[in-house]
This record gives sequence, structure tokens and C-alpha cells, in this order.
Amino acid sequence: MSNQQTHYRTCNLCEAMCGLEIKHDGEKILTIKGDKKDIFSEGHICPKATALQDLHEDPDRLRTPMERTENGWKEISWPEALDKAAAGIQKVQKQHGKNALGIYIGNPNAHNLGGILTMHEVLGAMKTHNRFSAVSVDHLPHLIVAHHLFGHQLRIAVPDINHTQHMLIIGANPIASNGSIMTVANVKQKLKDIQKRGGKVVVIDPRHTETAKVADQHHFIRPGSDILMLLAMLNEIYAQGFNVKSHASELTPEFDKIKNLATQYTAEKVAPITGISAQEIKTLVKEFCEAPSSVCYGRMGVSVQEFGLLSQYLIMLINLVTGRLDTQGGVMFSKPAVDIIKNSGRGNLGHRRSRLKDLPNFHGEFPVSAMSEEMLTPGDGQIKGFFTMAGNPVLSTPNGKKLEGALENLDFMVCVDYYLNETTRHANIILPPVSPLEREHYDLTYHGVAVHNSAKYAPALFEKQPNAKHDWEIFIELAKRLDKKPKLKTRISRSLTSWFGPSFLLNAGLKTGNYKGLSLKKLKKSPHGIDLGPLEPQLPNALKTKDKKIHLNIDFYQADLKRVAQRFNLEETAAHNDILLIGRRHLRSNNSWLHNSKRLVKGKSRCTLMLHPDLAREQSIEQGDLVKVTSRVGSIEVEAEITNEIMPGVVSIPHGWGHNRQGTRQTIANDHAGVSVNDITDEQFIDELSGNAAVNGVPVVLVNAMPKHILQQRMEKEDEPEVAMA
Ligand SMILES: Nc1nc2c(c(=O)[nH]1)N[C@H]1C(S)=C(S)[C@@H](COP(=O)(O)OP(=O)(O)OC[C@H]3O[C@@H](n4cnc5c(=O)[nH]c(N)nc54)[C@H](O)[C@@H]3O)O[C@H]1N2
Ligand SMILES: Nc1nc2c(c(=O)[nH]1)N[C@H]1C(S)=C(S)[C@@H](COP(=O)(O)OP(=O)(O)OC[C@H]3O[C@@H](n4cnc5c(=O)[nH]c(N)nc54)[C@H](O)[C@@H]3O)O[C@H]1N2
Ligand code: SF4
Ligand SMILES: [Mo]
Repeated sequence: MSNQQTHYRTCNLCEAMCGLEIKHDGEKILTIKGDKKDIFSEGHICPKATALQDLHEDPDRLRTPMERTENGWKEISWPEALDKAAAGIQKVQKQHGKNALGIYIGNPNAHNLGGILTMHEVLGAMKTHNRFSAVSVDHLPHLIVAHHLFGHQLRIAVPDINHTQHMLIIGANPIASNGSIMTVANVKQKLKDIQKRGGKVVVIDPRHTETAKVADQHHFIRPGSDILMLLAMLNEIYAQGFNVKSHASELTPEFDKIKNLATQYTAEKVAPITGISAQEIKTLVKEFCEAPSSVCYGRMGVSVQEFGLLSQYLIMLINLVTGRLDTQGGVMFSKPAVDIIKNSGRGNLGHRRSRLKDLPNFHGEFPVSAMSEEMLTPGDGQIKGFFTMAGNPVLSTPNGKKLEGALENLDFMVCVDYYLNETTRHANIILPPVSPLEREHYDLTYHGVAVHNSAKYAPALFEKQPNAKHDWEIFIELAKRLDKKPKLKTRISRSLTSWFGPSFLLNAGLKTGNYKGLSLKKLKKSPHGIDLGPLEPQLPNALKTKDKKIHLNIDFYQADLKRVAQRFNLEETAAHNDILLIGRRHLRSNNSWLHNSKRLVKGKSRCTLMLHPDLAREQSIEQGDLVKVTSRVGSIEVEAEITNEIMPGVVSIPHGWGHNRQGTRQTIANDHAGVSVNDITDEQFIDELSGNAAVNGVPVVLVNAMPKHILQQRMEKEDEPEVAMA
């Protein structure tokens, strides 16, 4: 007899916070659809949502702790695993000092309520300065700009996409990524709505992306040259007299200094290098400024490249001097129910510098680009033990090959992860948490950068198995073992969390948060979420600087212009000829870890090298040929996809593939392996100002490794081709 039930929750896979309606019969999932009544997403979902079922049911997903032994992997009990994990970490730290333990925090932690609320327990107990995370191949520049200007790393301004009349999108592809540092569901519709209201969408990207296809205008830009375009735009704003005073500028003591920041970067001078003509840059500025409202927004393409921080700074300056900061339709601050800003550190840049590369840390984390070298280079402070939580840095961070070698040589490694994958296969102990459907959810992170204020809580859909642990339970159990003499306050908070689960912390956050009268009880009564209204101007209250002013720190940023001058010669009349590598995302992927879902990976290989027909001709490459792509650090071989979608002189390979490593346990991903672009991204290619990795704009050389017809013959002959084809 069927006993169909309906469960509502928010999808935790990407930043878009889509409401899901899950029909199930006991433990059996029947359907996963968009929740039409969800007040934030109104029924929108993407194909990844169904992967939550695949993930939950995946026989490859680890359900028991694992120990690597001489005879291979062995299942062990939780008490044994936790004891061994703690003992191994303690041994490393005892022998080589506290900092001999490295920690890597991966992206899915940000989508994990219990994880966020308890991570400090385990980090605190480990007491190492050698901490890294995916932030430094991602949005580190956003955090630093927010920290400097607004006084807190999480006081991030987001595009008011629901009200803007003009959206300038630089290096972001929200239609594939579903939006980032801009939590918005159904972004395609939101962009179309801008057009319906008579507004405009303009995209600047070296590829004619899915987003560019919807936009009114698209300009190709030479990778890594955005900073020049942005400087020229800033100068044009003044030249055309569009700079305005606003309530935000009144709060900015250094406002008048912006005008002369870098006046030599005129549209004419930067045009040949960027590939966007002077006239086009002038028109971009004119249209942006003449629109009744407008917003300039940049993501991965401008953040994770050589001038990531300076570019994000310029984007903020452009919004500020045109009066678009904290105004409707411009960049605004979200007002989440739980005030995460009140409850977390404001960020601190350069408090420490990395041992070898002398890179600044931010908020206690060193740039991930420094990680492998810190493991490989002997001396005081060398990383000998490693702890990862929800991360796959072998596939996700620059020069994954080098990292792989470093992991092999560690004394001890523990991973909190539910897959035996490219990173965790190096662990001594793997501690697997429950699946996302077995835990409660409230989006602490992404309500904080949402384009509309709301709050929603969902209980776990399925009760976890008796022999299973949440991420937060693992963290607390490890913390207890590592830190045997905690302070009374810590002991109490650990005990309460262990008893009541993280929702008791969430409830406290709601009750002391930004809206009176909210509580967990109230949220539980509203399974489709509670609407808390559109974004509203919040300056000066939103500022977390002590004097309630916006601090431009102009000297700090201006100093970085030296690097720009060294990198680009304005007297040149044409761009360099280097072939530059960029990344891309696909709607059916999620970084490196959803490739074990058949529904998501089926069909034609997506791990291809996109290149323009002109470049292909120059390099004697034809459609489907296998191309050897070489950078300073190594080579990969990948199938050519010749397309007008990408600008000449640029090639694109998506990240997160390369599931052909030996000894992993992801059957479907193995069958659709692809190659890892991060085997050729360069850990020495960074944004020196922030330490952020530069995975976009990596110079590469192409060689035709094998024409398509030979490749096909080979593949027919061999069951297991030598080259990784998905
Ligand atoms: N489907 C899917 N969704 C995801 C993810 C995923 O892996 N798959 N990942 C999630 C995560 S962790 C994040 S951080 C977000 C990222 O979200 P987005 O930043 O929107 O995603 P990307 O596709 O990386 O977009 C970057 C764009 O920058 C362009 N680009 C590359 N180099 C340059 C350059 O030098 N200048 C300019 N102007 N453009 C450049 C690329 O062509 C690309 O279109 O997506 C999230 N959502
Ligand atoms: N070349 C290139 N490289 C990139 C990017 C790019 O655009 N180009 N994008 C970068 C970006 S934006 C990001 S965010 C990073 C992502 O980098 P990472 O965060 O290191 O890697 P992911 O691929 O997201 O791997 C997540 C891991 O967490 C595990 N996992 C998933 N959910 C959970 C959970 O709930 N609990 C636990 N304990 N484990 C879980 C998965 O099994 C997987 O092993 O990649 C970066 N790397
Ligand atoms: S867009 Fe993101 S949040 Fe929405 S269903 Fe897809 S993966 Fe989930
Ligand atoms: Mo990310």
C-alpha cells in the first residue's frame, strides 16, 4: 500500500536556494520537483536537484568509517575511527609542532547548517595556523573588499537584480552557475524580467556564454585584462561627467581621491589589450550611467585571475561613484534573519604570512596556492599531517598533480567526506557524514547574499541510520578527543549542541537576529519559507567599521597598480599572442563531486577543449582531435570542440573532471572520467595582492596529439583507453 508523503526543503547544492517538493513513500523517493509555493524560488529548480536522490541512494557513498591498511581499505567502527583520527593528528603535532597539521575546508561546508555552526570547535581544537580553503580559488576578493570598505568580510553588496534596469555582468555565467554571491533562483527569468521592464543586460566574457546568449549585448574580453577595462571605465565616468554624490559617497572620506586613481588608463589605451574598442567602452559607461538604475557585477572570471582583488575593488568603485551603492537596482546589502555578521569575525588580511611564498592569510586562512609547497618543503612549520572537510583539492585547486604528490608523502591524513575520491584516497582515515537528506537545513550562508530577504527551515527528510554521524557530530567528537581540557564555556556549548543538535544554535540566532518575533518554531510552521521583503538601503547602519564610514584604503589598492603597469604595456598596439586558458561551468556539474550521478553525466562528454575555428586552423586542429594542452606545470590531453562561442586566442576547459585516478570508488564518475584542468593550472600564477589563485588566463601551448579518426580506432580496439575520455 502506498503511503505517499510530501517533504519541503531547500536544495543545498548550489547558491540558488531553490525550494524542493519531495514526494516519498517511506525511505523511497518518488519525485523531486520545484516547490511552487516556495516564497523565494517559486517552483524553479535545475537538473541537479534530482542528484540529491542519486547521492542519497548511491551505493558508492561511504556509510561507514574507513581505514587505509596495507591490504586496502577496511571498514571500522566510529569509536575506533575517531580515536585513530585524533591519535594520528596528535602524533603529528607532538612530533613536529602544532602547525605541522594542515587543514583544508571545502565548499560544501558553506551549505551545511551543522557544519557551519560547529566547525570552530574542531578548528579551535586543532590549533594550527596552517589553514586553507576553497575561498582562495574563489571569492576571496569579495571578502577582502567587504572587509576593507564596509568593516566586515561578510558585509557583501549583492546586485538588486529584481529592480535594476541595467545589469553589467563581468566574468560570471549565472545561467550555468545559477548565480554566485548573488543568491537568486531562476536567474534566467530574472534577466529576462530586466529586459521586459525595458532594461538591458550586458555581458563581458571571453566566451559567448549561456548568459551572453540571453543578454542584449556581449563583448569578448582578453582574459585577465578586465582591470584595464575597469580602470578605463572609471576614468570615462569622470570624463563623461557621470560621477555623482550620494548618501554612500557622503560616508566615504576618500571619495575625492577616486578620480585620480589611475588617469593614464584611457579607453583608447586599453582597447587593443582588452579587445574591446574605445568607443565600445565609452558606450558601456554611457549606457550604464544613463540607465535609471544599474549594477556592475563580477564573479569567477574577474575574481580568480591575476588582478582579482583590484578588479573587484574597481567594480565596487564604479558602483560607488555612479551612485549605485545601497540604492534600489544597484548593489545592496541583504538582511538575513540570522545575523551571521554579528556572529563571525570581520576578517583580517595579512595577520600572518605564509612560510615559503610570503603570502598574506585572510581570516586565519592561507592561500590554497601555497598548500602543496608547504607540504613538500622541509623545515620548521612543514605540513606533515592533513585534515580535509568536504573538499577535493586534488581536482579543485591549482596544480592538483603537485598536491597529489605532496599528499602521498604525508605522515597522516584524515578526511571528512562521503566519497573515496581523488583526494580522500590519500587519507588514512575517512569519516563519512550523512547524506544531505538526512539532515536539517537552514541556509545560514546564502540568505546573507540573497537578492530578496526570506527565511526557511527544513527538518531532515530521513532519519539518519543509527550508525551514522552528521558532520557536526564528527567535528564535536574530534574536538573532544583533541582538546581534552576545554574552557568551561566550550564544554557547555559542546554538550548543549551534542544534546539538542545545531538547531538550538539556529534558534538562538533567529531570536537574536534581524527580525523580531522569528524563531525556529515559527519557521517550522512555514515549510515554504517566510518572506522578509525586498532589499532596502541600509547605510550607514550596515557599516561595521568603527567610525561608520566607508574605508576605501586607496593607498593599499593604488600600490597594486604597479603590478598592472608591469604586466601590461599600454604602448603596445596589440594583445600578446599567448593562448590563454579559462574555465567554464555546466548546469549539470557541481565542481568535482556530482559526477557519480548517471542522470547528470550521461550524454556527450562535457570535458572538452573549446577553441575558436581560427585558432584551430592555426594549430592544425580539427573537431574531435585529441589536443595536448601544456602549461608551465604540465600537460593534459583533451578532445577539441571547435566553436565560434569562444574568442580567438583563448581556450576553455571545465574543472572538476579527471576521475581516472587509481583507487577511487566512484563507479559512474570513473566511466565519465574526463581530465582535470587543475593538472595544468599553475599554483605560482596568483593574484599577489590577495593571494587568490588565478585559474583563468593561464598561458598554454597546444599540440595536436591524435587526430580524431585514429583516436576512434584506438578506442574501438581498447576496452580501457589510455587517454581519459568521458
Ligand atoms: N552548474 C554549476 N553551478 C555552480 C557550480 C558548478 O560547478 N556548476 N559551482 C558553484 C560555485 S562553487 C561557484 S563559485 C559559482 C561560480 O559562478 P560563476 O562565476 O557565475 O560561474 P563561472 O561559470 O565560473 O563563470 C565565470 C565566467 O567568467 C568567464 N571568464 C573567464 N576568465 C575571464 C576573464 O579573464 N575575464 C572575464 N571577464 N571573464 C572571464 C568564463 O568564461 C565564465 O563564463 O557557481 C556555483 N554554481
Ligand atoms: N580550474 C578551476 N578550478 C576551480 C574553479 C574553477 O572555476 N576553475 N572553481 C573553484 C571554486 S569556485 C570552488 S568553490 C572549488 C571547490 O573546491 P572543493 O570545495 O575543494 O571541491 P568540491 O569539488 O566542491 O568537492 C567537495 C567535496 O566535498 C564532499 N562533500 C559534499 N558534500 C559534503 C558534505 O555535506 N559533507 C562532507 N563532509 N563532504 C561533502 C564531496 O564528496 C567532495 O569530495 O573549486 C575551485 N576550483
Ligand atoms: S539551481 Fe542550485 S539550488 Fe536550485 S535546484 Fe539547481 S542546484 Fe539546487
Ligand atoms: Mo565556489
